[in-house]
Amino acid sequence: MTLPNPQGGSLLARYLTPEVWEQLKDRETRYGVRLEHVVASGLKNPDSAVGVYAGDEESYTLFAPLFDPIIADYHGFGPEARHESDLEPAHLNAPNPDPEGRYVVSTRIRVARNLCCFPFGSALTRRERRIVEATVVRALEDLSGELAGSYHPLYAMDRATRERLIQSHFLFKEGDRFLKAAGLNRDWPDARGIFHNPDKTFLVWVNEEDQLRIISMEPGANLQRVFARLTRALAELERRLTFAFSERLGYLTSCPTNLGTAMRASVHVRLPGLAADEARLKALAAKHGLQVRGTHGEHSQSEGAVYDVSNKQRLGITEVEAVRRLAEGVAALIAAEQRT
Ligand code: ADP
Ligand code: CIR
Repeated sequence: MTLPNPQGGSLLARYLTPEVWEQLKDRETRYGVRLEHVVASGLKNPDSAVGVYAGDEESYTLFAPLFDPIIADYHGFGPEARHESDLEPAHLNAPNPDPEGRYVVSTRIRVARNLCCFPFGSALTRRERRIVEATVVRALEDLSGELAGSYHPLYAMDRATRERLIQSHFLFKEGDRFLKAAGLNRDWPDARGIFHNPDKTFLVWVNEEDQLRIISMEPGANLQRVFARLTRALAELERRLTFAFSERLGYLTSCPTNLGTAMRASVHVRLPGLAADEARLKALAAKHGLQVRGTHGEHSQSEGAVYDVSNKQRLGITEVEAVRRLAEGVAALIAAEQRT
């Protein structure tokens, strides 16, 4: 492949220099992941924010001259840094930022995980993806109490049910062009699905961008309770599954923005006053290390002045600290809203 010229303002365009291309272009991981696979999404989608996906654990070391500057830029995490995890709810001090329930519609905390000893989604074969699904579902069906639920494979779900679950924020969207270009949508909908408890407060997406997206969510702003539920689920799943993990980068994920905690803790918050100036809202959120997305997640618009506000940094920060900062930042946004 000849030297590509990535367009746009993505991190790929910033860091894929001719020197990096020359250095990495003939390398191949043991699962056959090559540089052209890693950069495919960003080349195809010039409006990418990041533009790269790892095909397996080894991608992060073999293609480090490309990943490391992207990771440093996004997370502020240098080559010498070490990631530390803290999933102990007793360490969390995150008071409800909206005790009267006037602004925060709902809270959701998700983490991404991939199974050790398989490639990630963009490099899985159809057969391997089915093995991943069966392995994950076996572990999930063993859960009890509040975490007990059932698995719903996507192929067996009718369109209306799928649409309803997507609209109510429980299920991943379909046909994401960034994931498609990375090879993450191959064989769709085979071996994809969703597990959830009857209340839909604990959910697991199987074989979307990552092999597992483990989600705790509920109406309101009780971050403490949402976090505690998630950590209980993680402890149970860690006993049944082995996840891809690195001493340096923490939990390993398809997209380098999710490394480390692999956690995105978010609230859906209604901010009609601040909505009048979205640039100012985003700048205010950024001051608190928070990212603003639309009502239907990444690459969507806000509806009814409801914004998805979440931690931007996921690597080089503990889970506990990321949730604490979310509580603090959301309280500040609500205070600013009250002044409008
Ligand atoms: P991810 O959370 O995996 O990074 P998305 O940004 O696509 O991916 O969000 C996935 C879904 O979760 C979307 O439907 C989004 O609206 C929903 N969501 C995110 N945060 C919340 C929240 N606090 N309350 C309800 N739904 C949420
Ligand atoms: C992109 O590069 O825009 C997509 N591949 C998604 C990147 C991760 N999301 C994010 O930073 N908000």
